[in-house]
Amino acid sequence: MAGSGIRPVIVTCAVTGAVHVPSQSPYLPLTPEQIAQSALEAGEAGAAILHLHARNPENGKPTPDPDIFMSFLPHIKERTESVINITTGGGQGMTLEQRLATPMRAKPEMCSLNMGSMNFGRFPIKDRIKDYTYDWEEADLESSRDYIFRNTYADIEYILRELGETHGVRFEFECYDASHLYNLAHFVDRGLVKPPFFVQTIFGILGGIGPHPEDLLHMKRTADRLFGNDYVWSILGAGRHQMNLITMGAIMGGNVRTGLEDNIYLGKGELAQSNADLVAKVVRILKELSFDIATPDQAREMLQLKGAHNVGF
Ligand code: KMH
Ligand code: ZN
Repeated sequence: MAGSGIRPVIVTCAVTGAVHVPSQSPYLPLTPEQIAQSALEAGEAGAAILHLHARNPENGKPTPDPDIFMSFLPHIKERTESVINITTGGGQGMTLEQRLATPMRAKPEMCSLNMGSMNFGRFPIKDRIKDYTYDWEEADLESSRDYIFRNTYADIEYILRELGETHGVRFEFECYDASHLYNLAHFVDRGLVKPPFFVQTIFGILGGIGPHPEDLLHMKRTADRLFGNDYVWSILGAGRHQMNLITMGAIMGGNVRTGLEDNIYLGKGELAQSNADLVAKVVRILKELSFDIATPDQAREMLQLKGAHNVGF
Protein backbone atom coordinates (compact mmCIF):
# COMPACT_ATOMS: atom_id res chain seq x y z
CA MET A 1 0.00 0.00 0.00
CA ALA A 2 2.95 2.32 0.60
CA GLY A 3 3.09 5.07 -2.00
CA SER A 4 -0.20 4.06 -3.58
CA GLY A 5 -1.94 7.20 -2.41
CA ILE A 6 -4.58 5.15 -0.54
CA ARG A 7 -3.10 5.15 2.94
CA PRO A 8 -3.77 8.39 4.83
CA VAL A 9 -0.63 9.92 6.33
CA ILE A 10 -0.65 11.07 9.94
CA VAL A 11 0.93 14.50 10.31
CA THR A 12 2.20 15.27 13.81
CA CYS A 13 3.07 18.85 14.69
CA ALA A 14 5.49 19.42 17.58
CA VAL A 15 4.61 22.96 18.52
CA THR A 16 7.44 24.38 20.66
CA GLY A 17 9.56 21.67 22.34
CA ALA A 18 12.62 22.16 24.48
CA VAL A 19 15.41 22.00 21.92
CA HIS A 20 15.38 25.51 20.49
CA VAL A 21 15.89 28.71 22.47
CA PRO A 22 13.84 31.90 21.98
CA SER A 23 16.78 33.82 20.46
CA GLN A 24 16.77 31.49 17.47
CA SER A 25 13.40 32.65 16.20
CA PRO A 26 10.86 35.30 17.17
CA TYR A 27 8.18 32.89 15.95
CA LEU A 28 8.76 30.16 18.55
CA PRO A 29 5.59 30.01 20.70
CA LEU A 30 6.49 30.72 24.33
CA THR A 31 3.41 31.74 26.33
CA PRO A 32 0.40 29.50 26.96
CA GLU A 33 -1.63 31.74 24.65
CA GLN A 34 0.93 31.49 21.86
CA ILE A 35 1.28 27.71 22.29
CA ALA A 36 -2.50 27.22 22.22
CA GLN A 37 -3.00 29.48 19.20
CA SER A 38 -0.14 27.93 17.28
CA ALA A 39 -1.33 24.38 18.06
CA LEU A 40 -4.86 25.18 16.92
CA GLU A 41 -3.60 26.69 13.66
CA ALA A 42 -1.45 23.60 13.10
CA GLY A 43 -4.50 21.40 13.62
CA GLU A 44 -6.48 23.44 11.09
CA ALA A 45 -3.61 23.13 8.62
CA GLY A 46 -3.78 19.32 8.84
CA ALA A 47 -1.92 18.08 11.90
CA ALA A 48 -3.84 15.12 13.35
CA ILE A 49 -1.55 14.98 16.39
CA LEU A 50 -0.26 17.93 18.42
CA HIS A 51 2.90 17.13 20.41
CA LEU A 52 3.13 19.61 23.27
CA HIS A 53 5.68 21.01 25.71
CA ALA A 54 5.30 24.10 27.91
CA ARG A 55 7.54 27.10 28.43
CA ASN A 56 7.80 29.65 31.19
CA PRO A 57 5.92 32.69 29.84
CA GLU A 58 8.40 35.05 31.57
CA ASN A 59 11.50 33.89 29.73
CA GLY A 60 10.60 31.09 27.29
CA LYS A 61 12.50 28.43 29.25
CA PRO A 62 11.02 24.91 28.96
CA THR A 63 9.05 24.05 32.09
CA PRO A 64 7.33 20.92 33.42
CA ASP A 65 4.94 22.99 35.57
CA PRO A 66 1.49 21.32 35.38
CA ASP A 67 -0.25 24.60 36.14
CA ILE A 68 1.27 26.14 33.03
CA PHE A 69 0.33 23.10 30.93
CA MET A 70 -3.18 23.16 32.35
CA SER A 71 -3.54 26.81 31.38
CA PHE A 72 -3.55 25.79 27.71
CA LEU A 73 -4.45 22.07 27.43
CA PRO A 74 -8.22 22.43 28.03
CA HIS A 75 -8.32 25.47 25.74
CA ILE A 76 -6.80 23.43 22.90
CA LYS A 77 -8.97 20.38 23.59
CA GLU A 78 -12.18 22.42 23.45
CA ARG A 79 -11.32 23.87 20.05
CA THR A 80 -9.84 21.02 18.04
CA GLU A 81 -10.40 17.38 17.21
CA SER A 82 -6.65 16.85 16.91
CA VAL A 83 -5.06 14.37 19.31
CA ILE A 84 -3.17 15.96 22.18
CA ASN A 85 0.18 14.28 22.84
CA ILE A 86 2.14 15.46 25.89
CA THR A 87 5.88 15.08 26.22
CA THR A 88 7.38 12.84 28.89
CA GLY A 89 10.85 13.83 27.70
CA GLY A 90 10.40 17.34 29.05
CA GLY A 91 13.58 19.39 28.75
CA GLN A 92 17.20 19.43 29.81
CA GLY A 93 17.72 19.14 33.56
CA MET A 94 14.20 18.02 34.48
CA THR A 95 13.86 14.99 36.77
CA LEU A 96 11.66 12.07 35.78
CA GLU A 97 9.19 13.10 38.46
CA GLN A 98 8.97 16.59 36.99
CA ARG A 99 8.68 15.22 33.47
CA LEU A 100 5.74 13.02 34.50
CA ALA A 101 3.86 15.54 36.63
CA THR A 102 1.67 16.84 33.80
CA PRO A 103 1.16 13.53 31.97
CA MET A 104 0.05 11.88 35.24
CA ARG A 105 -2.43 14.67 35.87
CA ALA A 106 -3.69 15.05 32.30
CA LYS A 107 -3.83 11.35 31.34
CA PRO A 108 -3.86 12.29 27.66
CA GLU A 109 -4.57 10.05 24.69
CA MET A 110 -0.86 10.07 23.83
CA CYS A 111 2.52 10.82 25.39
CA SER A 112 6.02 10.65 24.01
CA LEU A 113 8.27 7.94 25.41
CA ASN A 114 12.01 8.19 24.76
CA MET A 115 13.52 4.75 24.29
CA GLY A 116 17.01 5.13 25.70
CA SER A 117 19.45 7.28 27.61
CA MET A 118 21.69 9.32 25.36
CA ASN A 119 23.81 12.39 24.80
CA PHE A 120 21.66 15.23 23.42
CA GLY A 121 23.99 17.88 22.07
CA ARG A 122 22.35 21.24 21.57
CA PHE A 123 25.57 23.25 22.02
CA PRO A 124 26.25 23.65 18.24
CA ILE A 125 23.19 25.94 18.18
CA LYS A 126 25.40 28.51 19.96
CA ASP A 127 27.37 29.08 16.75
CA ARG A 128 24.24 30.44 15.09
CA ILE A 129 23.23 32.98 17.77
CA LYS A 130 24.79 36.45 18.02
CA ASP A 131 22.55 38.10 20.61
CA TYR A 132 20.70 36.32 23.38
CA THR A 133 17.32 37.59 24.53
CA TYR A 134 17.35 35.76 27.89
CA ASP A 135 20.22 35.09 30.25
CA TRP A 136 19.54 31.33 30.65
CA GLU A 137 19.87 30.46 26.98
CA GLU A 138 23.64 30.38 26.33
CA ALA A 139 24.48 28.45 29.51
CA ASP A 140 21.65 26.01 28.83
CA LEU A 141 22.96 25.25 25.34
CA GLU A 142 26.54 25.02 26.57
CA SER A 143 25.68 22.63 29.40
CA SER A 144 24.26 20.12 26.91
CA ARG A 145 27.95 19.23 26.29
CA ASP A 146 27.90 17.42 29.63
CA TYR A 147 24.27 16.34 29.79
CA ILE A 148 22.83 12.84 29.66
CA PHE A 149 19.19 12.57 28.61
CA ARG A 150 18.13 9.90 31.06
CA ASN A 151 15.70 7.19 29.95
CA THR A 152 16.71 3.99 31.76
CA TYR A 153 14.91 0.66 31.46
CA ALA A 154 13.41 1.32 34.89
CA ASP A 155 12.20 4.77 33.75
CA ILE A 156 10.66 3.38 30.57
CA GLU A 157 8.97 0.51 32.41
CA TYR A 158 7.60 2.92 35.01
CA ILE A 159 6.06 5.11 32.29
CA LEU A 160 4.64 2.12 30.42
CA ARG A 161 2.99 0.87 33.61
CA GLU A 162 1.88 4.13 35.24
CA LEU A 163 0.67 5.95 32.14
CA GLY A 164 0.10 3.09 29.72
CA GLU A 165 -1.39 0.27 31.74
CA THR A 166 -3.03 2.37 34.45
CA HIS A 167 -4.40 5.26 32.40
CA GLY A 168 -4.68 3.88 28.86
CA VAL A 169 -2.19 6.37 27.43
CA ARG A 170 -0.68 5.26 24.09
CA PHE A 171 2.81 6.34 23.12
CA GLU A 172 4.86 8.05 20.49
CA PHE A 173 7.98 5.88 20.92
CA GLU A 174 10.88 8.24 20.27
CA CYS A 175 13.70 6.21 18.68
CA TYR A 176 16.89 8.19 17.99
CA ASP A 177 18.99 5.23 16.93
CA ALA A 178 18.74 1.54 16.08
CA SER A 179 19.45 0.57 19.69
CA HIS A 180 16.22 2.30 20.71
CA LEU A 181 14.29 0.03 18.34
CA TYR A 182 15.86 -2.96 20.08
CA ASN A 183 14.92 -1.48 23.46
CA LEU A 184 11.35 -1.14 22.22
CA ALA A 185 11.45 -4.75 20.98
CA HIS A 186 12.48 -5.80 24.49
CA PHE A 187 9.32 -4.25 25.94
CA VAL A 188 7.19 -5.68 23.13
CA ASP A 189 8.57 -9.14 23.88
CA ARG A 190 7.68 -8.70 27.55
CA GLY A 191 4.11 -7.76 26.61
CA LEU A 192 4.38 -4.22 27.98
CA VAL A 193 3.89 -2.65 24.55
CA LYS A 194 1.00 -3.81 22.41
CA PRO A 195 0.39 -3.28 18.71
CA PRO A 196 -0.34 -1.13 16.85
CA PHE A 197 2.42 1.01 18.34
CA PHE A 198 3.62 4.34 16.95
CA VAL A 199 7.36 4.49 16.30
CA GLN A 200 8.79 7.97 15.79
CA THR A 201 12.19 7.46 14.17
CA ILE A 202 14.35 10.55 14.78
CA PHE A 203 17.20 11.64 12.54
CA GLY A 204 19.84 14.32 12.93
CA ILE A 205 19.98 14.94 16.68
CA LEU A 206 23.61 15.11 17.87
CA GLY A 207 23.80 11.97 20.00
CA GLY A 208 21.46 9.96 17.77
CA ILE A 209 21.62 8.53 14.26
CA GLY A 210 22.40 10.94 11.41
CA PRO A 211 20.06 12.39 8.76
CA HIS A 212 21.39 10.54 5.70
CA PRO A 213 18.94 8.59 3.51
CA GLU A 214 20.95 5.46 4.42
CA ASP A 215 20.13 6.12 8.08
CA LEU A 216 16.44 6.24 7.31
CA LEU A 217 16.66 3.00 5.32
CA HIS A 218 18.50 1.31 8.17
CA MET A 219 15.94 2.36 10.78
CA LYS A 220 13.05 1.28 8.54
CA ARG A 221 14.60 -2.09 7.73
CA THR A 222 15.39 -2.72 11.40
CA ALA A 223 11.90 -1.76 12.52
CA ASP A 224 10.36 -3.95 9.81
CA ARG A 225 12.47 -6.90 10.92
CA LEU A 226 11.73 -6.43 14.61
CA PHE A 227 8.06 -5.45 14.43
CA GLY A 228 6.64 -6.61 11.08
CA ASN A 229 3.15 -5.19 10.68
CA ASP A 230 2.74 -4.41 14.38
CA TYR A 231 4.00 -0.84 14.18
CA VAL A 232 2.93 2.46 12.65
CA TRP A 233 6.00 4.29 11.38
CA SER A 234 6.66 8.02 11.55
CA ILE A 235 9.64 10.14 10.53
CA LEU A 236 11.15 13.12 12.32
CA GLY A 237 14.10 14.89 10.69
CA ALA A 238 15.82 17.59 12.71
CA GLY A 239 16.50 20.98 11.19
CA ARG A 240 17.10 21.32 7.49
CA HIS A 241 16.69 17.60 6.92
CA GLN A 242 13.04 17.66 7.94
CA MET A 243 11.35 18.05 4.56
CA ASN A 244 13.74 15.72 2.69
CA LEU A 245 13.30 12.89 5.15
CA ILE A 246 9.54 13.46 5.38
CA THR A 247 9.28 13.15 1.60
CA MET A 248 11.44 10.05 1.44
CA GLY A 249 9.75 8.45 4.44
CA ALA A 250 6.22 9.11 3.20
CA ILE A 251 7.02 7.45 -0.12
CA MET A 252 8.33 4.46 1.84
CA GLY A 253 5.11 4.13 3.85
CA GLY A 254 5.75 6.44 6.80
CA ASN A 255 3.81 9.04 8.66
CA VAL A 256 5.51 12.36 9.34
CA ARG A 257 6.30 14.90 12.05
CA THR A 258 6.95 18.58 11.58
CA GLY A 259 6.79 21.68 13.79
CA LEU A 260 9.00 24.32 15.33
CA GLU A 261 10.22 21.90 18.03
CA ASP A 262 12.19 20.06 15.36
CA ASN A 263 12.84 22.69 12.70
CA ILE A 264 12.53 26.49 12.73
CA TYR A 265 13.05 26.97 8.97
CA LEU A 266 10.44 26.85 6.23
CA GLY A 267 13.09 26.88 3.50
CA LYS A 268 16.73 27.81 3.02
CA GLY A 269 17.46 30.86 5.18
CA GLU A 270 13.75 31.51 5.73
CA LEU A 271 12.38 31.18 9.25
CA ALA A 272 8.97 29.53 9.51
CA GLN A 273 6.58 32.14 10.83
CA SER A 274 4.25 29.60 12.36
CA ASN A 275 3.70 25.91 12.93
CA ALA A 276 0.82 26.11 10.47
CA ASP A 277 3.26 27.22 7.74
CA LEU A 278 5.32 24.07 8.30
CA VAL A 279 2.26 21.82 8.41
CA ALA A 280 0.88 23.46 5.25
CA LYS A 281 4.17 22.81 3.44
CA VAL A 282 4.16 19.16 4.50
CA VAL A 283 0.54 18.80 3.43
CA ARG A 284 1.40 20.34 0.03
CA ILE A 285 4.26 17.87 -0.47
CA LEU A 286 2.11 14.91 0.56
CA LYS A 287 -0.78 15.95 -1.67
CA GLU A 288 1.59 16.40 -4.62
CA LEU A 289 2.56 12.78 -4.00
CA SER A 290 -1.16 11.79 -4.04
CA PHE A 291 -1.38 10.98 -0.36
CA ASP A 292 -4.43 11.70 1.75
CA ILE A 293 -3.89 13.42 5.08
CA ALA A 294 -5.20 11.47 8.07
CA THR A 295 -7.96 13.16 10.03
CA PRO A 296 -7.64 13.08 13.82
CA ASP A 297 -10.23 10.29 13.98
CA GLN A 298 -8.38 8.26 11.37
CA ALA A 299 -5.24 8.69 13.46
CA ARG A 300 -7.17 7.55 16.55
CA GLU A 301 -8.30 4.46 14.71
CA MET A 302 -4.86 3.68 13.27
CA LEU A 303 -3.22 4.02 16.71
CA GLN A 304 -6.16 2.68 18.76
CA LEU A 305 -6.34 5.67 21.06
CA LYS A 306 -8.79 5.90 23.94
CA GLY A 307 -10.55 9.03 22.66
CA ALA A 308 -10.55 12.67 23.68
CA HIS A 309 -13.42 12.18 26.13
CA ASN A 310 -11.28 9.83 28.24
CA VAL A 311 -8.57 12.27 29.26
CA GLY A 312 -8.09 14.03 32.58
CA PHE A 313 -8.42 17.65 31.51
N1 KMH B 1 12.65 16.88 20.58
C1 KMH B 1 12.55 15.70 19.78
C2 KMH B 1 13.83 15.39 19.05
C3 KMH B 1 9.98 14.37 23.83
O1 KMH B 1 9.32 15.39 23.84
O2 KMH B 1 9.77 13.43 24.59
C4 KMH B 1 12.07 14.52 20.53
C5 KMH B 1 10.95 14.73 21.50
C6 KMH B 1 11.15 14.20 22.86
O3 KMH B 1 9.93 15.28 21.15
ZN1 ZN C 1 9.05 16.86 22.35
